[in-house]
Amino acid sequence: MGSKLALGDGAYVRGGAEQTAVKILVVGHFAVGKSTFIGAISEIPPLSTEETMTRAAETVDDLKGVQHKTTTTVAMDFGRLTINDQVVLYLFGTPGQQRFMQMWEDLSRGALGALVLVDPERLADSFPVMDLIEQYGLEYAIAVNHFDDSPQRTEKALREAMDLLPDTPLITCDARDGQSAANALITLVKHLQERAALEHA
Ligand SMILES: Nc1nc2c(ncn2[C@@H]2O[C@H](COP(=O)(O)OP(=O)(O)OP(=O)(O)O)[C@@H](O)[C@H]2O)c(=O)[nH]1
Ligand SMILES: [Mg+2]
Repeated sequence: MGSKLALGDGAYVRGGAEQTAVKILVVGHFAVGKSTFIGAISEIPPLSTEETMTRAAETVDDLKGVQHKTTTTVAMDFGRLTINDQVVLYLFGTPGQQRFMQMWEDLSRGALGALVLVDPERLADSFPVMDLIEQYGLEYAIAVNHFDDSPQRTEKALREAMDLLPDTPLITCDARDGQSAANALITLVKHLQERAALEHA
């Protein structure tokens, strides 16, 4: 991977002779595994803003399939991943609950791209997420977080169900596994580099 990561307008980078810092958003609907993903991958102790969910939240949040979930992100997750000598990613995970979504716009400022985590059993919940990311003008890749009891679906079926453009990357990952999470981010970074190369061709 070369050091020429061409960047979109307004993207936050701390350009140095040696390393470029790139802001990446990790987004997805409620309980899809965003905090788990950043926790599994970050090379610094991840900053998280987890709060215990109250019984009242049960009536607001759809806990189907994640009844054991006791906490939720109320502001953001933050982690860091060095991709190579040239590129270091600063990862910002968004809160998933609908009522915190107004924070996404602030968190998206200066991001170069987004990794959209998707639960294959709750595809419809990902549509508003993808809409928002497109609205912010961010390039993205889809990472299907494979839960143990997820149905096996072909890439073609998933692409059709999500109505993805052919060049939108789609990768399956396990958010609990650092290597798997890293592969998903590398797929996104390669995509961002290709898009930048196209824009500057
Ligand atoms: N089996 C399995 N469980 C997972 C996986 N990823 C996350 N979980 C579990 O799913 C639950 C939700 O994970 P979180 O990482 O808190 O999800 P989140 O997207 O950050 O949630 P919010 O911030 O509340 O939107 C946790 O109990 C995780 O242990 C996965 O890949 N497989
Ligand atoms: Mg979270």
